[in-house]
Amino acid sequence: MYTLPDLGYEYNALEPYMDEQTMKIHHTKHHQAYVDKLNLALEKYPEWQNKPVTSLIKNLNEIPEDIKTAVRNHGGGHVNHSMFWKLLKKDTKINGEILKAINKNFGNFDKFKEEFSKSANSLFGSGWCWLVLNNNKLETVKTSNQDNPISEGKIPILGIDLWEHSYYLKWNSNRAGFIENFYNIINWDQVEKNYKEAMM
Ligand code: MN3
Repeated sequence: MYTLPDLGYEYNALEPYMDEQTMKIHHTKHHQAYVDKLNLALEKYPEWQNKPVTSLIKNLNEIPEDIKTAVRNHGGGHVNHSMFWKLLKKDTKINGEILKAINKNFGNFDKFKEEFSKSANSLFGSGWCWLVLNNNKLETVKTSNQDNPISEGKIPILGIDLWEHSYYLKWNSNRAGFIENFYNIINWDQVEKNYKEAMM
């Protein structure tokens, strides 16, 4: 059985950039629902229940046909949100290997930011925008719904949840404002860790 991971910080820890109520609902309702529906889908298939959820998402073509869509959506939701919570923290600075890699791949940090925001703003419908490692190069990609780049062999380093439930209480229809605001709460220490792990 999969379980909801702790946030590791308080629901109000990201104020004023991400509000307490959004964080609470997002974690205890939305993420919990992905976990519950994933467990429900796997009830008939105990052999799949004890694998790391990332391995289900990496190997979707091996999942039994009758639960493949449920695993893709809810397993993806579980993977994405488990990663997302760790990527949020106030007052961290980009540094180290990830800064060097961003400078190398995008020119400089502002150019990265411009490209990431442009990609995020151009997503149609619900989904995510990611910074991924693909063949040892950093690039930005978008995914629909709860799809994760690992299903396509790309390793996510950073991601932003662009579903309306992620911002609507505070930002209403101003998704661009939410995206610009996101740079205040990126946990660059975690991004650095993700990058180093991806490079191993
Ligand atoms: Mn979400």
